[in-house]
Amino acid sequence: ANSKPQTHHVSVLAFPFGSHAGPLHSLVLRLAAAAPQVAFSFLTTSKANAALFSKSPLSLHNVKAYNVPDGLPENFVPSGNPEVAVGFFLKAAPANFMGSLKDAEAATGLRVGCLVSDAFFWFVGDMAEEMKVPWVPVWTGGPRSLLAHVDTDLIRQRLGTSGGGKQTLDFLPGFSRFQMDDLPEGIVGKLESPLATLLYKMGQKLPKATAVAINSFEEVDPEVVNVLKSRFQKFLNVGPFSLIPSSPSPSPSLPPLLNDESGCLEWLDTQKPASVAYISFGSVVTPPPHELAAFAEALIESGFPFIWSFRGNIEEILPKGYDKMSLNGKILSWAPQVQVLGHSSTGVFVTHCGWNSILESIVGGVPMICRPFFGDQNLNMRTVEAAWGIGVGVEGGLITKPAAIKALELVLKQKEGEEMREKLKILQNLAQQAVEWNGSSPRAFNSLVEIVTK
Ligand code: U2F
Repeated sequence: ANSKPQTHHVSVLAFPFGSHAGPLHSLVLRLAAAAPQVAFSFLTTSKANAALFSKSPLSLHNVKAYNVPDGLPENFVPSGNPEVAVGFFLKAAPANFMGSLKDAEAATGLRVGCLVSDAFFWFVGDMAEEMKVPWVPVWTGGPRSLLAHVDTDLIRQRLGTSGGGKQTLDFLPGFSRFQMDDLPEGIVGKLESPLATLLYKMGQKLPKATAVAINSFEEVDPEVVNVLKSRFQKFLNVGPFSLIPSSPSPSPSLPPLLNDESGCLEWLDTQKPASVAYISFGSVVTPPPHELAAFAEALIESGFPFIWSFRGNIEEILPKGYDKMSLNGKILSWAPQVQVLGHSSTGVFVTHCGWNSILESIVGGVPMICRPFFGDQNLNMRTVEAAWGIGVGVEGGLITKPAAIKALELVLKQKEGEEMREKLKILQNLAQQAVEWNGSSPRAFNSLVEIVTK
C-alpha cells in the first residue's frame, strides 16, 4: 500500500560485485519497513539492481532502484579477471553515482538527507561532507578485517611494509595469536594495487563517518568490537542478517520462502545427524580444477554424504568412470545455504571463508574446513581456528586428497569435531540472544533508524 507521504530521502550506494550488494539491500529493506516516511533510492548498476530486485520476495513502496553506469568501454569483452570490470566501475565513480542521485532527487522531489554506502566507497564520505549530510558506510566483512584496515598505519609502523612474516600482531587487542601472514593482502606487502589503495583510504575515512554498520553481532568478537567502538563515532552491529528476516513476512501464518527445487533439504531429512559435508566456495572464487578433483576423490574414497554448491560441469573433475549418479551426494549450482547450514544433518562446511558464510555457519552451529583464497579470507580462517576453535584449515593450505580426508574425518568422526560443536553452541546462543527483543543488534538497528530518519 502506498499510504503515508514520504518526507525524507536516503540514497544507498551499492558495490555491484561479488555478494556485496545483497546484504546491503536486505539491510535497506529492513530500514524501509521501519521508516515508511523515508524514500530509499538504491543506486547501483542495472545488472546488480535487476538481480536484487527480481530475487527479493517483497517489494516495498519506499525502496526504488536507480541504475548507475558501469563505466565499461563500449564493446568491452570480459577477460575472466573480474578486477578489470571493478577498475572501470571505480574510475567512473563518484560521477556516475552523482548523476543517478540527481535523478532520484528529481523523481522523489526530495533532497537527499543521508548517504548509506558500501564501506569500500570512501569517496561517499567526501560527498556527504560536501552535501552536509550524515554518511553511514556498511562493511560486508567481519570485525577483524575491518580493524586491520582501520589500523593499517599502526601495523605498518610496527611491522614495516615489506610483508610476509611470522611477527606477532599482539600490539592489536585480541590479536595475540595472529601473525603478519594472516593479514589481508595490501596492508603490508603489495601496497599499490587499486583494491589495496581503496581499502587504505577507506580505513582512513571510516572514523569520520556518522556511524559504521556491519553484518555481525557484538558478542562474536568482543575485544575487537570494543576497539572498533573506540575508533568510530558509532559502530553498529546489526546482524546476523540470516537470523533477521528482511522485513515483516507478508503473512505470519506463511512459512518462510524456501528455495528447495533441488529437494536437497528433503534429502538432508533422510541423513544422520551431523553427518553431511556441505561444500561451497562462495560467489567469487573458483578453486583450481586439480583441487576440485582432489576434493571429489576425497569424497568418493571417504564415502561421506555431501551437498556441493558447484558452478560448472562436475563431470570434468570427477575421476574416470564416475558420473553424477554414482556419487553419495547432491550437486547444485546454487544451494539454499542458510537452510542447509541450519539443518541438523549438516556436520561440516567446507568453505573459502567469506564473512557471510562464516556467520551463517556460526548461526547453524556447523564446524568449518577452511580453504581461503584472497582478501579477508585468510584472516577469517585464522579467526575460526585460533580465536574461536570452530574449524580447521586444510593441511598445507591447498586441497589434496589426503588433506581433505584427514580434515573431514577430524570434524565428522573425531573428538576435535565434537569440541568444535560445543564451542559453536556458545556462539550460536550468543547470536540468538543478540537478535532477541532488546538484544544488542535490534538496539544498534534502532540507532541506525534514528540516523536515517533525522
Ligand atoms: C566475498 O565473499 P563471497 O560472496 O564469495 O562469499 P560469502 O561472504 O560467504 O557470501 C556468499 C553468500 O552467498 C550465499 C551464502 C552467502 O550469504 O549463503 N550462497 C548461497 O546462498 N548458495 C550457494 O550455493 C552459495 C552461496 C569475498 F570474496 C569475501 O572475501 C568477503 O568476506 C565477502 C564479504 O565481503 O565477500
